[in-house]
Amino acid sequence: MRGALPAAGDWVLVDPPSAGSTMIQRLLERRTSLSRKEAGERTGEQILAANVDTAFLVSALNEEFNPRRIERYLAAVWQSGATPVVVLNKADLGQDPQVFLRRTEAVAPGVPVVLTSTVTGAGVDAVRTLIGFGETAVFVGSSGVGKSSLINALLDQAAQSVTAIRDDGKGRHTTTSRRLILLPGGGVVIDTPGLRELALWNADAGLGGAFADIESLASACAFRDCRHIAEAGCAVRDAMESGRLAEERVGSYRKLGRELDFIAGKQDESLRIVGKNRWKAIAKQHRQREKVRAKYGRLM
Ligand SMILES: Nc1nc2c(ncn2[C@@H]2O[C@H](COP(=O)(O)OP(=O)(O)OP(=O)(O)O)[C@@H](O)[C@H]2O)c(=O)[nH]1
Ligand SMILES: [Mg+2]
Ligand SMILES: [Zn+2]
Repeated sequence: MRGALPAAGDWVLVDPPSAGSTMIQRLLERRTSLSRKEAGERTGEQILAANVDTAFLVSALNEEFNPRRIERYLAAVWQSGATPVVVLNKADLGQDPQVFLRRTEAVAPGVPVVLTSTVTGAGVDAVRTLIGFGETAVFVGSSGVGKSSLINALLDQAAQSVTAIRDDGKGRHTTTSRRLILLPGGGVVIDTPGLRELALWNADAGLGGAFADIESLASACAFRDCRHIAEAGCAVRDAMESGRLAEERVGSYRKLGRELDFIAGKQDESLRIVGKNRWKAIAKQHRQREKVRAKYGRLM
């Protein structure tokens, strides 16, 4: 159960430090937690960051930019309970920012989008104002999009006051390999290593948040039991046909939905395996008891 171990951003209660060691007594309940399915074949949850208020999804204005990836990250963030902000970094690369802004807004309805460049400093203040005093922010996105550079830019104004988080008497932040940094303005940022893949983990509600436009069309659909695929007169179908809703977006919604169903199925499978093993163990115990009973008879 990796989800039960402290993750970056967690608060834990510790015993008073003694002889150089610190014992964690208790993990405090998480307000929010940003998760993904563990990478590879494993079917478990990995918590990327806990207690995050604002999650900055960083993309770069180059070939890295991918609307489908933004949708995927948004589903994970809406699920987490944090508020998403999309950051389009490397705005200095000579691309037309308006084109990227429009493409982003089309896949991130209702989500703030900030254009930044750590080279020119554009947009850095806008990011800073989105991290309030006492709040925690996380930067996620592919490797090389400029997450660490952005955090360095945030620190620039008073880098000398950067300190590791200290015990405040109530608890303390626990960092894993993810880095947790205190900003001069009193916020906390978590830098994360770039992810090669972000497989969703139990994110049905998050999917609904990321695709609220489609879900509201679907709920307004006149047909009960509509699969919103080919039915003439279907609200989702109509929106696609009139160009109000991009087909790729509906495709993405369905794909992520199937991915979640698949993971849920896997979880059921592993539950069944646990169940089966349990019965095996009980049967084995029973046989052992029978053997012992046969040997020692009435003593048992
Ligand atoms: N042109 C340009 N380059 C940038 C900008 N921000 C970062 N870079 C460069 O992009 C490269 C990657 O930046 P990082 O900040 O290390 O990227 P990261 O997202 O932290 O990458 P990982 O730690 O591997 O996940 C570096 O060479 C930066 O100098 C920007 O706004 N414009
Ligand atoms: Mg980095
Ligand atoms: Zn329909």
